[in-house]
Amino acid sequence: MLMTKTRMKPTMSEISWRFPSSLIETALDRVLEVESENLDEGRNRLRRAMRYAVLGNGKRLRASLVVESAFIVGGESYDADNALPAACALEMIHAYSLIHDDLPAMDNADTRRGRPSCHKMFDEATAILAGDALLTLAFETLADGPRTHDQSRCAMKLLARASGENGMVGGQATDVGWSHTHVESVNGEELLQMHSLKTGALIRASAEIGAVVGRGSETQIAALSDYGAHLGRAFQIADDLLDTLGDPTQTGKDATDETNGKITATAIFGIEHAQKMAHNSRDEALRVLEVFGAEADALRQLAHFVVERKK
Ligand code: GRG
Repeated sequence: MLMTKTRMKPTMSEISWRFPSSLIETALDRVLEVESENLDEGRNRLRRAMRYAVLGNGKRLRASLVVESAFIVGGESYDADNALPAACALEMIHAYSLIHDDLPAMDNADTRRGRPSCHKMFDEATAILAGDALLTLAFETLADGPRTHDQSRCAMKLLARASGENGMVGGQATDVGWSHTHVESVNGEELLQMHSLKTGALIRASAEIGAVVGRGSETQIAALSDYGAHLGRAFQIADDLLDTLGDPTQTGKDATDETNGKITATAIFGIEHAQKMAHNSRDEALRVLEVFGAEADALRQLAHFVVERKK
């Protein structure tokens, strides 16, 4: 029986994932190299910073999306050796974006995931280099896995586009560009477009890349891509709501969007309307999943989780 009509559990760890999150943690731990006595202190510091930024405390939303999407389309032929490198690549790009976003030149955040942000734990130069190295390691890692040349090419292109100027970096540039803009100068459509690039693109790409490396059909890839787009929108609106209404001891963030002069969904639409929009996007994400059976239940639970989460 499908779970679409039942009440979904709202915490990440209670979602009925096919694979334990420890698999993702182990894969990340393996791919991020540890210090070595053969390296100088600068390089060892870089390695420590990379591991610090990626390992521990993340929800692993993007990695989970990759793995589940690969499973949904692959079924019996699901191949963890194929999906896990892609899942790690998504988490590395995500971690790099958080390191750079926390820097004084951007959000100037002292904490992340409930502990010092990377530049506070190490120093700014090391944090910049750790972000750069994670970005490139992501593509090196994505290239691993027993795939056809076409699958690898397609996954690479999707990841590059979603993280670059036409995706996450572009959305961040719009956001930074608005830093001296009054909220009344930005309309709802412009805000949603910025969201869809800054955070939506990587979330969408996670589901899409999972479907590609899992050898999904064109129709399955398109359905999971649409799911990721709706999920990404719900996620960012919920994130803006959490920033206004959430408890910093749970979110792990100290600087609020308001103190950073950020233009958010709550500022543009108001709390009540923003909540409705997050719920509508969740419902759209669930509707798109109707082409799948019970194998997509974890992604249905995830759609509920992103709008109900407390961190
Ligand atoms: C600096 C190139 C560059 C891009 C930054 C993604 C991003 C673009 C900035 C992050 C700003 C931010 C906090 C946006 C809110 C949405 C978001 C990405 C939250 C953090 O993601 P989670 O909740 O984090 O999945 P965890 O810690 O669980 O991995």
